[in-house]
Amino acid sequence: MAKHNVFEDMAGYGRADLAGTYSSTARARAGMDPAQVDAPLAELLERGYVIVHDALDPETLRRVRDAVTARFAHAGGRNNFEGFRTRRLYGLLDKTDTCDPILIHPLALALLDRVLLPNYLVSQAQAIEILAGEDAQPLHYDDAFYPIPRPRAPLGAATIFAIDAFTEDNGSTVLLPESHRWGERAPAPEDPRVAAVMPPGSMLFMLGTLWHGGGANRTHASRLAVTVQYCQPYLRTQENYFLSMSRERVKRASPDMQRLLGYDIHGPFMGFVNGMHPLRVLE
Ligand SMILES: O=C(O)CCC(=O)C(=O)O
Repeated sequence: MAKHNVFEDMAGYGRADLAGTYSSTARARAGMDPAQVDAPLAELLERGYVIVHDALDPETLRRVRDAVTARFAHAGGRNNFEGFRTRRLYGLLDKTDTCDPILIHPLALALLDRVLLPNYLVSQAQAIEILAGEDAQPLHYDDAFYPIPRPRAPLGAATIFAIDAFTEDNGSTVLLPESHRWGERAPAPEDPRVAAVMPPGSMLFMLGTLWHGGGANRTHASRLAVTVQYCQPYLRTQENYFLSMSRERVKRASPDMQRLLGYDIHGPFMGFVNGMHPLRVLE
């Protein structure tokens, strides 16, 4: 017997014209040929990650670099996961709008549209600068804090944009290909590992179930990246954007960014404010 969803007849919660807008990133992807998505998607589903070069133009790269390097406030992290010789800029989206093009990158959204449910959310965004001499970060997978056993479909996905070149030695993300399919097991020494070597402006996109970690930086220079994590629309996000982003800032954001920040309804009624569509609070 077909499974009946008791809520499926409840459309248009709140205001019809607003509730009807949920789920679409068509604006951001306008002009993107679906064929451009097929090859990276196939690679992503096969290996658990894909690297795409020239995802950012040089001017955006320069602006992002200037904006984030000016704002780093700490010399290092608080534990070996953050990295004692790694600078992290949390709350990135509130501190600068320079990284908005990274958050709503058309190819990232096109891939997210295919691996997560409509109305997926931004879970966190940060800049990560791995400084000279940093040790390798403990291996992990990003959606591990949701207590749902593996193997399973990813509950999230992430991008890592190379602002500096990622080389074999400077802390490139270490990836364990195909580990997104693993059950409840940790990496073993014999599991193949790949360094995400890529030129500046490249995007690494990986599923939330893929084992990975920041690499050791054995050079004398630092490695700068901007990373964004996204999650299914029914999950709690890592950063609480309703508290960390002012309404003025959200008002300035694009419709896609507003949706990612949770200013939308995940039908039929997740995310409402006082029984109505959340965009009303910005009016
Ligand atoms: O910086 C990197 O290459 C990866 C960082 C990472 O996976 C994390 O901090 O969760």
